Amino acid sequence: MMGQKSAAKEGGFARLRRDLKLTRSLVPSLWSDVMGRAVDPSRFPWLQRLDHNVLPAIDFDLPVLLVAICGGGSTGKSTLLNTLAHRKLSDVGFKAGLTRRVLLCGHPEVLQGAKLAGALLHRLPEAPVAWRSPGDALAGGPPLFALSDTVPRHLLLIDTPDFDTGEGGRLINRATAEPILRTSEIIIYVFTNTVYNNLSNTLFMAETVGGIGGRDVILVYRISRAASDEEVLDHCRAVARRLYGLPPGKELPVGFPAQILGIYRMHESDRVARGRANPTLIPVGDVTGGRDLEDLLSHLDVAEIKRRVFAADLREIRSEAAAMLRQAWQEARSVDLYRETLRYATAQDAAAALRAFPVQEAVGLTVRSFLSTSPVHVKALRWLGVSVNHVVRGAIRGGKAIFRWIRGDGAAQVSEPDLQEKLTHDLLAAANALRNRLMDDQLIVRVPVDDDLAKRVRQQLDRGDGASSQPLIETVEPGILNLHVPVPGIVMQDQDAVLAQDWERIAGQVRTAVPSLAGLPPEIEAELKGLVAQLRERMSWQEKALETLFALLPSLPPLLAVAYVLVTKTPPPPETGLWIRVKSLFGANDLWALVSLPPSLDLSNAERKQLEELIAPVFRLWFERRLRAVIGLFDDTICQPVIRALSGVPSPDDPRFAQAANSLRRLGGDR
Ligand SMILES: Nc1nc2c(ncn2[C@@H]2O[C@H](COP(=O)(O)OP(=O)(O)OP(=O)(O)O)[C@@H](O)[C@H]2O)c(=O)[nH]1
Ligand SMILES: [Mg+2]
Repeated sequence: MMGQKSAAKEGGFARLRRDLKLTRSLVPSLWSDVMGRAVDPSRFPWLQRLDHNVLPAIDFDLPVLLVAICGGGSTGKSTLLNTLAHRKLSDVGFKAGLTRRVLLCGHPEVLQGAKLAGALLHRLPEAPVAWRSPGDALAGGPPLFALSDTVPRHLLLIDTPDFDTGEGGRLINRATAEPILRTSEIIIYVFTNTVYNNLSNTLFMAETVGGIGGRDVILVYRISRAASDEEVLDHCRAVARRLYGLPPGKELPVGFPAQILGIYRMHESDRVARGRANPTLIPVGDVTGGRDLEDLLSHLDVAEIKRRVFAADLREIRSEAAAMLRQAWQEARSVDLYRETLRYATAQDAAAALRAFPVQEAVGLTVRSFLSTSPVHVKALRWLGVSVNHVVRGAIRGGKAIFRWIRGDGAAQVSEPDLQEKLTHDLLAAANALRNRLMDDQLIVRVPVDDDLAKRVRQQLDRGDGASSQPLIETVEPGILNLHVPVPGIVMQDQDAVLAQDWERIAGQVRTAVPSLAGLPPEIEAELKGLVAQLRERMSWQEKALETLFALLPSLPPLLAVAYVLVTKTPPPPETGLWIRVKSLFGANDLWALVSLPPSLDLSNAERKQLEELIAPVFRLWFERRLRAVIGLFDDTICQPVIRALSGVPSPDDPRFAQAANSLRRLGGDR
């Protein structure tokens, strides 16, 4: 029976330990991966509490309480420690901020028992060194430990530097005092009449004491003997309310929160000030019950206090770790949204680089596909005989390119200098535009109102994450939005890298890529054949129509100018040009290409329609392949520092988020 019970307890402990360790390893690492910076433990006190209080406590249940004496400068903390230790351990004086180091004092049997001392000292944020003389604490350094056989065996008394002495605009000792306050189980708060109402001191204490789950506190109030006990209790009540964040209206059964274990007044005395006497601590109020401080300390119920502190620590750790995890997850979502927005922005600028459509090449290739997929071969050959005459005649007037493409030896077109020059110019302009967009502290993309990205931004806004910077939606024209997505911190840190990128090097890389990007991608011919066969079935092309069309082709220039427009409904036919809807690489987008035709072409509506049907399939293939290639080029150049910064950021679906959340849920007592 007993064995079973302890086994169950063991299992519970093992699970608790596992969940705490998982929380310890997952939450900070997710946070730092998402934020792109190391975790500063002083900003996350739960980490210290976990490392120094809770994890060691699971290993050994030490029968020793850490009692920290803390308060403002020159309030008499060191004097009190000396008094309790019956030994002058620490120099005291009128100069505020005198004590610069943490000083521990314990019973020799405890602090010299290697195992206990090791475990005890291991709980402290920094490894202590042996005390040698009262002056040791006057200069900064690691904590000191000293012995006194008047200190009860179950206590470790700790003198701390003050937390309100300023020097050069900063509180010099606060950072030393804080981790000790968080690690200790009992706090003796020493304050004087001049500072009892000092907001900054009590707020710091409240943050630390309240923040550590309401540690038990003993109040020591240094005030003139002329003050009445009622006044003393009144002031102490005000302090206690602030420490535990109780609203002024809230009545308490005994006038003090349960965590206040005792209240003492300590009188101003010249003998004490001159070092001729120890201060006398006079118990006041019902909570203290007339016990003197040494008596109260020596009768503390160690197990009970530890249980309470441990439970409070667990609660705090759980809620602070959950907040940190939530912050990391929200940031991961923001990063994810930014990542997607970056994909849009890159694709949009990449599209803007595709402004010159090699139309002769395209038509030539289409016609060849038409011929080679003719179901009636003979007919096609006859047709070729007729048409080629037209084309050849046209080619003499216009360019020879189409004829070359129909014959299948059009490859020379690709290297034509003006095509490459135009592409180089457009690519560099687009790359530069993208670079400028990346410099901003938000990334702005234009999308139709029902686009997936717009939906995601709306979701993010609806959830109202309370993230520091939220996206913004702006209607620019009916049905079209501008999405402003804030650049996440991890990318902001790297923005200098974007700026510092050597533009000449990027331009060089872009230029190198041009020959492989100019003209039509050769691999589309096979796909085009399939498309043309479908087209033939739908259109039942007439020989006559084809002939008319072919007569026009030589009047086409080698390149047609293209503009891209986001529109929500099919646009009306343009004056001189063709609308081609391009299946976009981003979202459910309504991106249309407006392909300009030379006005001299003077097409009838039917001719325009035929030309459009002839060109559209090859245009789409060209656009998709080239867009993907240009996106790849931009990813490798302009966007590279940003992509690198984003690469280590876990996605919001990363299973570690759920794993950490589950551990935290179990720590909260849920199965
Ligand atoms: N009159 C009077 N003086 C006291 C009392 N306790 C301490 N002092 C004097 O107040 C001065 C400051 O005392 P310390 O014990 O050094 O104060 P502290 O809080 O340790 O100060 P820091 O280390 O600077 O934070 C010393 O000169 C003490 O002698 C007291 O109860 N009455
Ligand atoms: Mg001191």
